[in-house]
Amino acid sequence: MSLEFYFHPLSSFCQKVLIALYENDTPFTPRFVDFSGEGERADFLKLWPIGKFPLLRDTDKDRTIPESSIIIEYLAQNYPGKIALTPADPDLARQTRLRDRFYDLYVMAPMQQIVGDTLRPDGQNDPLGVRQAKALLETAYNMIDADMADKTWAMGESFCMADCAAGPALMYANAASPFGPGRKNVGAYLRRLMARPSFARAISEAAPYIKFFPMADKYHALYG
Ligand SMILES: N[C@@H](CCC(=O)N[C@@H](CS)C(=O)NCC(=O)O)C(=O)O
Repeated sequence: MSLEFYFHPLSSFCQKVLIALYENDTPFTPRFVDFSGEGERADFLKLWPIGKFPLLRDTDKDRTIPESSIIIEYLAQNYPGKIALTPADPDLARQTRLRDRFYDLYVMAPMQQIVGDTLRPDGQNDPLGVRQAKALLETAYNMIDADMADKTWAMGESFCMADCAAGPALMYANAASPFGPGRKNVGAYLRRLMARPSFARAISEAAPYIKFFPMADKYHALYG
């Protein structure tokens, strides 16, 4: 196998795939995405014109795989490891995908909107968009808190793709718009995720870059 993984350690969607790679000790060559030079960005756009990372290149099969969930499914199908992150049973696989979509669309996306707003030039902020993103997070937090009342991981006792999505999504979302003390289950779930060796490794590899996270002060206040 010859896998090249294009990523940045700080990126939530990249951490999601790193968790999957580390869970199964999948060997890969890291390709650090750095768009500070126009040449690097242009080279990346040749691989994936949408310009978003993570991205996986399977050089043996000459395949380029974008999108975090699709990368995790590709790894599961082509390079399975000891942990099946997408269950073989079709009904359980569908439920896993629903939870994975939930974390991407209703936790990662509003978190990115709130964080991204802090980077906008003066006078071009979107207060209504931020309020709507925070309201969406509140709804998502309440749903997760109820869902996680009696489970260890998103699908029960087996760690899965949805947990890979949940870890970075909840960690950064809690900094952008805190869960608050009332939501014990979502807080406990995040603590379990952050203690999981695969995610703990991704977090420690991101530590040198946290100063570039626009809400670094809030991040450090929560997680040290
Ligand atoms: N749907 C994509 C989202 C990826 C994404 O939003 N990546 C961010 C980093 S976390 C990115 O590429 N940002 C750079 C940009 O938008 O220019 C996935 O699941 O991989």
